[in-house]
Amino acid sequence: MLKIPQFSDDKGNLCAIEASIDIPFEIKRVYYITDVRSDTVRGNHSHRKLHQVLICLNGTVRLRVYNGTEFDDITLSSPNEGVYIGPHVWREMHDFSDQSVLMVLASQHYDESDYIRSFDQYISESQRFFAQEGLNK
Ligand code: T46
Repeated sequence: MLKIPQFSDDKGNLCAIEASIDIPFEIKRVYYITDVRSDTVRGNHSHRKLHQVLICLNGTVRLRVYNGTEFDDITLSSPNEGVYIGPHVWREMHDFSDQSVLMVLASQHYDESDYIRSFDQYISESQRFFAQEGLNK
């Protein structure tokens, strides 16, 4: 989890993200997801190289991540906190609340070949990846 600096006063809240200071990679792309029905599940993939930070700017979004060993469930509900997701982490986003806005900061331009969209493929690739990195999963 990352804390985003927030400045609050009687005018409201302002959150500021300083690239390379608050985010552990160079930001090359920003996208945001809106108008998602509450029964929709998005994600269901992993990335080979991409690093990302997810920030829920409005409303609530639930996130389920799997690092090859264990699942973790995270609720994103505050514009001053983000979750960092590195390569070879499976992710699903679900239970989008009404009016929710999920913003994502990404380390690379969009590249479909970086996606692993099959869970079986993810399991075999991630085991090789973690073994190469010296992380015995
Ligand atoms: C991720 C999660 C958190 C683009 O053309 N450019 C882009 O930068 C992105 C992110 C997507 N697209 C196109 C590709 C698809 O035709 O937008 C469409 C929806 O993408 P996708 O189904 O991959 O969306 P999600 O919500 O399942 O996943 C997205 C990101 O793709 C992914 O990298 O980690 O959000």
